[in-house]
Amino acid sequence: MTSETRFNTSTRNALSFVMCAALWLSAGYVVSAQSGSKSGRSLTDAQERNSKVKGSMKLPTVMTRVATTRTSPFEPPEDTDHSFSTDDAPKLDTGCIFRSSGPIVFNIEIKRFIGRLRSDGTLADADKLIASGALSRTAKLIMPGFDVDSGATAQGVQPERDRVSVNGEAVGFLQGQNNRWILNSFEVDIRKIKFAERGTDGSEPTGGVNEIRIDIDTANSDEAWCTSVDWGSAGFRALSPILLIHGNNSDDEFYVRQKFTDELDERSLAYDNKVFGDSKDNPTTNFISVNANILAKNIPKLVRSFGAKTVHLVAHSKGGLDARAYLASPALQNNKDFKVISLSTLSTPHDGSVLADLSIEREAAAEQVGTIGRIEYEGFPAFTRQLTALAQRFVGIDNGRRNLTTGSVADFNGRNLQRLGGSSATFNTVAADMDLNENGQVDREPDEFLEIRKEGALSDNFITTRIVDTLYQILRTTRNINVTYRDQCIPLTNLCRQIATLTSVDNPTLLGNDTLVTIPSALGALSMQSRTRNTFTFDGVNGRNHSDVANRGVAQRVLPWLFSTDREKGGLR
Ligand SMILES: [Ca+2]
Ligand SMILES: [Ca+2]
Ligand SMILES: [Ca+2]
Ligand SMILES: [Ca+2]
Repeated sequence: MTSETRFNTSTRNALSFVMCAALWLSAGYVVSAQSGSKSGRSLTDAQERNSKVKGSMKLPTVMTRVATTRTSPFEPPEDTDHSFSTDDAPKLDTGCIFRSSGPIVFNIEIKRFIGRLRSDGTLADADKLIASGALSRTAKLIMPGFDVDSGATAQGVQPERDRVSVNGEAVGFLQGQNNRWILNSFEVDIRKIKFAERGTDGSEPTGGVNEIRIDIDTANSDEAWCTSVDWGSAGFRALSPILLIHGNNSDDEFYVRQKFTDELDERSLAYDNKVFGDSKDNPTTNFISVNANILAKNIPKLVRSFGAKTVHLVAHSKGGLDARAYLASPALQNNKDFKVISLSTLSTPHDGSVLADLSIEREAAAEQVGTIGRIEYEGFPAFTRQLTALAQRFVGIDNGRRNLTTGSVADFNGRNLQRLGGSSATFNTVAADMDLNENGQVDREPDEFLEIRKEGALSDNFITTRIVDTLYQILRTTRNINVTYRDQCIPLTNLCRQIATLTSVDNPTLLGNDTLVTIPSALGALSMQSRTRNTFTFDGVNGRNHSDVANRGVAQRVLPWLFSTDREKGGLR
């Protein structure tokens, strides 16, 4: 015998000793419970109790209460945002109790906001939520019951019938065996479950309190049977809430005006469009980094107010870059409270916009040539010169747009894409072309830019159409812009002025666009495309402009992506 086999043998002996001891211990419980059985008939728990009083029987309480409230061999599921348990209550872990010490009553608090509540705390729109697949039809109530003699055959006595009710409605009877802990499970109509009120100002939701009641031994007039419950847990499936992030120079009501929220309301989904907290009177424009910090401050509060652990983001235009910066931020990666499981961008310039390039290049050129100089345009649409001059004079260049040049976004992508790999989010993109009748220009008939006029409070006239079409044509044709300078002097004098020439370097193919973002940029051809799970381009008769790319039809296209991701890593799993 080698020393190794000797070692193994002694280890095995030691193990078998431990196991025998364990078996002996657990057998001890069973023996105490079955000792009353004679001629194939059970004694009732009451008969056993009476025998115990005479000194010959043991009361079938199994385990003594230790530091925890674990009296059964079953652990409750860990609490999530769609599973809640109660382990500790005056009527739990009691040892076997009879009807006269009952009923067993305890509460399960559901700390999750799903939607509007009725006055009794149940969901007002449960049917809509179930129909849209955002909520399970039932909640599963599970609990370990002890010594449920539901199959007992004691003489002249009905078997143990312990009726379980949730919020006053019976859902069934406990099932079990003499002196054993058995895990019971009940499917409870979700419409009977009380859910949480949404928390205010970033606080957690106020939980819906569900009363679980077990009426002991309901089938006999004289009490015959006892039972005990260790814990109860209620679980369901629910779609994670959706946060809507607006774009540059916009406000929180954008998704309402464009009717993206109509689809969410129709399905009664939980969402919040006040992520930045901007009113219509105070639209914001910020650098990406500034907005990422605002998101890092506001999103955790919003998620907490839903009682959710997972959340979906939908972002329009530059909001998608703000969201990407946030997803790549250390602030979020250190967050253990929740996960962003999807980001769906609507016409986000993932590769920048050449219109921003044009604004910035024109601004730089104007500074360079001064007031006596001149700016010329080569290869741009006819109206470009007037348009850029007007834009400079009346709109200026806001901070947001400075971050949207192709160069600026390329730098951003260089920093962002790798860090984005640490995010748990699934990425989806929506791109759009606004040319509904596919004639290569922006038209008033059919009206291809009604929503843009409304968003920008633009008048409806020939000039407006011309401006929007010029933007469309620039994006359609220009890949990037070359700037050259030359001096122009009056002959035989020293009087010179500088002339800047902005030249369009054309795209190899004409690009569909929505007036601000091209299809390839919205898809992230140079950046996000390889990381994107779902994508859709609205074009032709289904075309969209930069505003109605957030309309109801788009919501209908995007929502199935969120449901699919949620079944994988959200509250629908
Ligand atoms: Ca029993
Ligand atoms: Ca019993
Ligand atoms: Ca317990
Ligand atoms: Ca057209």
